[in-house]
Amino acid sequence: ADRAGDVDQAGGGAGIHRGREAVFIGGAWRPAATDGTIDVVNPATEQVIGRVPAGTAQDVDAAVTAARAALPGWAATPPDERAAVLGAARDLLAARREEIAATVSAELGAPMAFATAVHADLPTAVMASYAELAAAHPFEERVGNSRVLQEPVGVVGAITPWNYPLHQIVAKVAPALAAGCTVVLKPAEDTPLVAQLFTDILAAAGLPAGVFNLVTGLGPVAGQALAEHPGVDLVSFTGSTAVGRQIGATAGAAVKRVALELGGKSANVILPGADLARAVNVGLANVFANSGQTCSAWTRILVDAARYDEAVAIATASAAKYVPGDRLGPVVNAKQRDRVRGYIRRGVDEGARIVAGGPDAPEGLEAGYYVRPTVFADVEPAMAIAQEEIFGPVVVMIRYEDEEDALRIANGTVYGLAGAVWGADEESAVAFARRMDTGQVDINGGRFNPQAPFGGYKQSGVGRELGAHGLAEYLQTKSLQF
Ligand code: TXE
Repeated sequence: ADRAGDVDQAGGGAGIHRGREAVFIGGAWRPAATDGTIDVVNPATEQVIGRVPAGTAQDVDAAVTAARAALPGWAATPPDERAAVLGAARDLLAARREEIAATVSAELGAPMAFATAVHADLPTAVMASYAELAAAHPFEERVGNSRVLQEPVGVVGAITPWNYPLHQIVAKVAPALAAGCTVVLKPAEDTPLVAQLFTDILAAAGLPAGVFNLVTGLGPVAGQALAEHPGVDLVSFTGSTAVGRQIGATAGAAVKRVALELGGKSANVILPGADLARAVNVGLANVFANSGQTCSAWTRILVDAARYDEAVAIATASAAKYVPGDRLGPVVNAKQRDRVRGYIRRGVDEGARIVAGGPDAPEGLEAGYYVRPTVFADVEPAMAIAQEEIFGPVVVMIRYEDEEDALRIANGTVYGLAGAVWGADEESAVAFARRMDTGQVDINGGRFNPQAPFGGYKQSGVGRELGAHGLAEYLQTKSLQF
């Protein structure tokens, strides 16, 4: 790949974006303030596939300055004109679907089918949703003798993780732009290539200079500089709870808005009358998709004692279908691989029983950060593997005595991001879901809805993404009395 980046035909498949050694500030690609770079590695091959700048506080400062300068113009742009730009971005995302999928597949290691259906198509759907909302949202309303104005919060600092590289970006940038905010994005260092591709798409969609700026770089350097910058009005962060806590504290001290999308340890509750095979099979598919690197994954399966052994047998058989290197991709890097395998060993030490997978490397693969799809049985709710976010292809199966016991276990973690309930009928599942301390519950399977609010109870975060609730995060209200 040449320094100008752009597409190159890797291995005859769809072209991937190889990265540019530049940051995007004030509507133009330019060299970063210092020379440091980040090598982007394909986790399936361990080969370097691209290189981007390791931006620093100087780049972040320049980007925030550009975003501030662009704010009055973009905030004053009529919502339907903002909607038109988002609509054009949606069309370009759809047109470049193959390239997006190939790029995410290369930098994350995701199998192409999943990269296409989820990593490319989901952000396209979210962009479409915000193109509609930007045009339809009531930015001004009459309330009695008042007129209530919803105005953009200002300059947004967006910090995103690598697990759904483009979706996490669009889930912040699309509502921010719809609201009339301007943005500085610091994407994850493991997956900056699709962030650059997305930047080109926004520019081609006609977004004015300075409204969106991209600074690639390391979390504790560029990320921290963005989170601490006084010119940023709102920090929107998705990532680990440890970093989220720090960003929340910094924002609190500065009395600025913050949105945090953090970890999860979601429960998949199978009630006595439910279709057991479907609940277990869909449950495993939910966790093993994206190699377990999904914050909302249903990583704890709760089954009543009477059907527990049957459920374990179904899970054992089902796990065998997720062959590493084929249907199951690698995890993102060596550190995550070692962390996930460490948890698997810890589960064994805690006395849980491995019924599929294990901590050793999968057979027959010469390279790649692969972890065997692992299922633990005889798991007690207090074990670390039942409490802590593992973020790999690992499922724990917990036995419950009755519904009250199931509810206690389901609610018995510091997290509350998502979950699933399977019941004999919808009503019984909904009745259980109402009592769960969590932000999102799939009832008897459920289908992902890009317009439904997504976010956490308890330590899973603050604020919501997607749909009208996601838009509200980027707005502040002013009332005029007459
Ligand atoms: O996350 P980090 P990591 C969880 C998951 C995973 C663990 C560690 O359990 O195993 O976190 O992953 C930036 N100031 N999730 O280490 O470090 C960083 O550059 C400002 C759940 O990759 O939180 C990246 O852009 N920014 C999660 C982003 O934060 C900082 C998705 C996330 O990285 C920073 C990812 C700092 N001091 C991990 N340090 C989810 N909720 O979906 C890092 N960053």
